[in-house]
Amino acid sequence: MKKDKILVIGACGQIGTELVAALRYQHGNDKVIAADKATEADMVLDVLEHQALETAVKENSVTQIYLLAAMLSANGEQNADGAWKLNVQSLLSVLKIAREQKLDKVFWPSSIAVFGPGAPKYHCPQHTRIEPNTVYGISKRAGEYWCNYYFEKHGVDVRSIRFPGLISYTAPPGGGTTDYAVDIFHKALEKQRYTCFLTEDNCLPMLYMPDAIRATLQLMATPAEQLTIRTSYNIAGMSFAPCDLAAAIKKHIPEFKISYEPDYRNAIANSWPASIRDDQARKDWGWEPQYDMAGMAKDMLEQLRRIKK
Ligand code: AKB
Repeated sequence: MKKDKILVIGACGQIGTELVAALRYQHGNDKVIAADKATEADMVLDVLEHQALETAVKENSVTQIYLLAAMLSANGEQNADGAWKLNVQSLLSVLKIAREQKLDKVFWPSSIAVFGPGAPKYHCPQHTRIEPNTVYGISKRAGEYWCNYYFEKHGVDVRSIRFPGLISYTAPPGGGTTDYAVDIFHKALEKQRYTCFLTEDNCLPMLYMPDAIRATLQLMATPAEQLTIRTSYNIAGMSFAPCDLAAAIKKHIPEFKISYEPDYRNAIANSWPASIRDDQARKDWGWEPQYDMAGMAKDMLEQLRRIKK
C-alpha cells in the first residue's frame, strides 16, 4: 500500500503550526514536511515559485498537499495585487501539480469572507447569494471555483472548508479582521485593557483552533464518495461580538476593560455574516464543534497563562 507523504505549505502560520503537529501525531514525523517562506521551516519554500514547488513535490514523493499560505482580509485591502497573487496563483500552481503528479488529495482553506453584504446576515446557508466585496473574499471565492473545476474536469481530490475567524494560543494571526479575538486575550493578561478595532456589537462567526484542526483532519479522512461539496464547506463553531467576548474574559479577569476605536476593518466585518449554517458538513462528514465561547475563553486564558509563565 502507498504510504502518505504530506507537504504543508505555510507551515509556520496560524493554522500550519498546529496542523503540522496534528498530522505528525497521526502519520509520523518523517511523513510530514513543514514548508514555509520562514527560515525556521523544515523546507524553505516560496509557494509562488512554481518550478521549485514542482521539484519539491517530485523529489519527496509527496502524495498530499495542505496549502495554507494566504494573505488575510485586512492586509488584502492594503495590497490587492499581492493578495490576489498569493491566494490564487499559489492554489493554481498546487492544483496543476496535483493533476500532473496524480496526488491523492489536496486541502485548501476558504473563508466566510466569500459572503458579501447580499448574503443572509444570520444563519447564512451553504448555498446563497455569494458576492464578496473584499479582495480576500474575491480571491477565496475564485479559489473555490478553481477547486471545483479541477475536481470536475481533472479528477483532483481537493477538499476545502470556509473557516470562520480562528482563535488560537500557539501562533499569532496576521492581517485578519477577526484577529481582535486573539489579541484581546494577550492584552487582557498583559495590561487588563484592550482597544478594539470593531464596534462592540459587530458579531462574527468564530472557531477555536482545536475544532478547526479536528474539522480539517475529519474532512480529509472522509471517503471521497461521501463529499457533495467541491467548492468549500461552511462550518460553524460559535458567534459573538466584541462585547460578548469582553464579558466572557471579565468572568476570569474582573478588572479587564475594553474600549472601542473602529477602523476600516469594521466595514469588512460588517460585510460578512454574523452566523453560519453548516448542515451539509454535519451530514456529509459528521462535523460537530466542541467549543462554545465560554469554553474557548476559559481554555485560551489557561493555556496563555501556562505559556507566559
Ligand atoms: C480574516 O479575518 O481575514 C480571516 C478570515 C475570516 O478568513 N480570519
